[in-house]
Amino acid sequence: MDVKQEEIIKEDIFSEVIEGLQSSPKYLPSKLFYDEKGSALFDEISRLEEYYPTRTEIRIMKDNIEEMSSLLGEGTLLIELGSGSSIKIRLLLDNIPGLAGYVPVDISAEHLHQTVETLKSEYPQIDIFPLAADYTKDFKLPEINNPYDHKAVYYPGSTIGNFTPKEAKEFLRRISKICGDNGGLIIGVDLKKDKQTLENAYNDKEGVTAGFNLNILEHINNELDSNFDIEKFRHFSFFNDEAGRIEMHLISKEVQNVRLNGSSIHFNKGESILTEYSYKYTLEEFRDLVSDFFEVRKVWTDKENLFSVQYLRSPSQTLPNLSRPWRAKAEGKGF
Ligand code: AVJ
Repeated sequence: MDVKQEEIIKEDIFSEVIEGLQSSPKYLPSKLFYDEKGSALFDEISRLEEYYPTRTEIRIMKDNIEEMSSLLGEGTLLIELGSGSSIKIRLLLDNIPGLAGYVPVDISAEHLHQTVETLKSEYPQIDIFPLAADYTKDFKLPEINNPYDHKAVYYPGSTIGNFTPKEAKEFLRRISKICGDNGGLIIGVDLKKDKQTLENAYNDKEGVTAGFNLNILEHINNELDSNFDIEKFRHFSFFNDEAGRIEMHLISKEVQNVRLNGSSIHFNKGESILTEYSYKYTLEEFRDLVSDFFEVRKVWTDKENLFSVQYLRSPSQTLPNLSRPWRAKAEGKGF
């Protein structure tokens, strides 16, 4: 992709950083976790005993890949948001019959480039149309010169949990437009469960999650004119029952001023920067969340109901509108 596009993405992110740190309370966009070091740290997190989501999602995908692939069907143009979830995307690429093409979308042009190079050599028969874009904002698909029957968006990892429900709806609205009438969405959604399991997953004994959280400040130091001292912040995360989300924060250990692109950011002792929400849903809550834009066609879970992979479809346009009240009722009664 061209250098200009990359510059635009960067400038947008940096204005978000400045806005977030000048707000009260302070926050940072969680997509900033994923520089090279942050991505490596996340890989490490995904192998931790306490962090159940990744291995559980992979288990669910492996156990149900035949059914998933046949539901997607022939002529699928597969669009992945946040490219290169290695094992998971390979399961789909290996199994979807007559795949029409693969469109990896990633905010990092460099990461995208690496993914495409690797996958091209492993899957010479699959046409890849990479797109460097921030999918949390409006984006347009690249020109696809392959014929295809329908689109399927793949959004694994429960990354949808990083949005507030309001933002998630806005995101789903945009994705449903991209999917079009016959399109679908395969999405990973982390489920509500006991608080201890949730909190352990974001407070591992080895402190990998703490390092991942603090790395966001180093990332900013590397890209902006700032002088965060990560020794002066500590990782803090907890499950907020009322809101139904894990919150990750960085807490200032002392009163301090940090330089940021010519201005100075003041921190009180104990003041927090919110770095991430990770919402957890029950199956019912998630069905309600998507209901304006998608029908939940299929839910796959693991034995312990820790995590879910769901197949959502645009509500079928072929049914006359008259049938909708009936369908809503029938669904309400659990048919
Ligand atoms: C990949 C964004 C879904 O929210 O669980 C892991 C990121 N943050 N540990 C999550 C994360 C802290 C992860 N997502």
